Amino acid sequence: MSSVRTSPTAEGVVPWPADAAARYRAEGYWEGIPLAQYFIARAEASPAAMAVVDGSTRLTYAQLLARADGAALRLRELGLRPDDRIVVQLPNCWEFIALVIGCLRLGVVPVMALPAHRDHELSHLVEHAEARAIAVPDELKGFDHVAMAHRIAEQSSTVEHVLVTSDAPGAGSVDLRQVCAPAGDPARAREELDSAPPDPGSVAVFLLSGGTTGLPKLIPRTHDDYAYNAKRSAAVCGFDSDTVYLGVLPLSHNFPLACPGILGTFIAGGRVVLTASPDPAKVFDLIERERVTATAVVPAAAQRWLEFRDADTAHDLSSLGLLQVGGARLAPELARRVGPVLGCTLQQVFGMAEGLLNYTRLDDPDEVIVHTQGRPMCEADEIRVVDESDTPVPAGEAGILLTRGPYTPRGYYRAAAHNAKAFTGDGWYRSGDIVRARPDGNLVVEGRDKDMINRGGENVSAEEVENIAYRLPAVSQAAAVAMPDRDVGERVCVYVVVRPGERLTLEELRTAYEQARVGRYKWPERLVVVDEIPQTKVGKIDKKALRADIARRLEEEGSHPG
Ligand code: J2J
Repeated sequence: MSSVRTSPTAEGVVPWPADAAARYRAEGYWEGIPLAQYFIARAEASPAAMAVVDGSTRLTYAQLLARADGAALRLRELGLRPDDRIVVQLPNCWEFIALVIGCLRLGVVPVMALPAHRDHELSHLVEHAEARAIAVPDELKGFDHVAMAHRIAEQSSTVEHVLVTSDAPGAGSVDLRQVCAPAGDPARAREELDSAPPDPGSVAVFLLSGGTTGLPKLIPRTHDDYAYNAKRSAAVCGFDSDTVYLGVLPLSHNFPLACPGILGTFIAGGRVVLTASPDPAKVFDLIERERVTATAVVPAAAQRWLEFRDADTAHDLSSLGLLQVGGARLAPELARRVGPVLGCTLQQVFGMAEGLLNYTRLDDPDEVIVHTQGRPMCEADEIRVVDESDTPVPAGEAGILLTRGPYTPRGYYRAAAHNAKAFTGDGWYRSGDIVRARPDGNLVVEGRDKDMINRGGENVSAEEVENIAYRLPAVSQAAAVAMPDRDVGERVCVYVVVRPGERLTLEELRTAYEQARVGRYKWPERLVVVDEIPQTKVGKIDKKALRADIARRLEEEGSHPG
């Protein structure tokens, strides 16, 4: 037994109130079934059906289950116990899936880090979750994840194991492929793990919030709520055993993970095909070769695919029936082109790792699909559109979206102070999104009331960017804002007032982020040095004025996207 002491996950979780929970159970949203059981049911019904295709690796449901069970037992041999946390930072690969299902089997909680995270984010996740293990690839895009994981493990009082996908894991690392080898006796492994299933009300996974303040927050998603999330999404998207889902967004994101994503595909008995590259030439090869029927992307990728397809007659995309697009605003001009150019149905998805999912439906009229971001997927989703004092705005007017529901948790993990701001007293999540609810129930995302930059679907907290800028001695004042961009929607722009006698270039500014070992998508891509940063009447930085200023500058330079 390990001597490491960590606190029980439940201590940091805000539960749904008993009456709401009872209602969600009674109305059948929460089925009381551990998440992995849905996969197991499919593996029992169709063991020889193909579950995962990753390059030349093809695993049937039975083979994937044997590997997941193998992983669960080996994690246990390593000393991990149910309720322990493991930070998972893996690219799209079959090991990610085997490990995550293995964790779900055992009740170990994966913390869904992004491949783009660096020491700054990863060490925070490890510490905040009191993780006992980290799983990483050996190298990705020229970056040494193993060295990073060991740096973090050394600093941490809880991490005991670094698991690595590699042909030759170095000394001190655990071979993740070995961990994910099939269980020696699959039937016995099954029995053993079946005899101690996790509580369906307990946390299954921790998703990450882009967060408006500082570092990413952990969103506790329970077996009950996340199973509903994936199951209902699969139904809304018409997934069945003929579905071939292409996982192209990083799988640790809620969207490709469970909306319906890979979990929804498994619940429906379909097949998952994996790739790590959104490059249209490669993706189209794969769609043709594997007869992909559905996939999910952010608007920036959709745009690249459309542009590529305009000049591409070589690929057979006839299998593709559904393209889900979400994560950031999709311009109607692009939305309109998806059907004719790619020959598939477009579905707009306005979702959040915090819960609430809005989908346009497959049989909605074109006008709805092109001009709205869909409507909540569940009758029990509660929506309120309010003004700054939480008073509902008149019907049809734009306001801030508040929500509650059976798959929208009531708080972030171990974040009481932040929760007091991010949730109302009666449990509504303040999404920070400005929406308009149309009479037909569909929502239109009009903007944002939160201090974030949405870079191609990746949310970056302005405050986090600013905190790092302040590490430079030359910086007297810093304010990060979104700069509109044709390719990724928004980029990080930082306004700086420099100290007397100092100067600052973008390169120097970016060095601060490199030194802080922060994910590259958060590095400023534009610096504006000013004498003064505009303030609101109450003395806060006037971000509205700054956004208008950068838009004006871009326009003057002839580079405004709009
Ligand atoms: C405008 N803004 C959007 C959209 C999300 C499916 C799809 C996306 C996410 C996701 C997700 C938007 N138009 N269509 O988890 O399951 C912005 C909003 C929202 C925030 C959530 C899913 N779709 N957004 O993007 O947790 O500001 O989830 O509050 O990463 O992205 O970000 P995230």
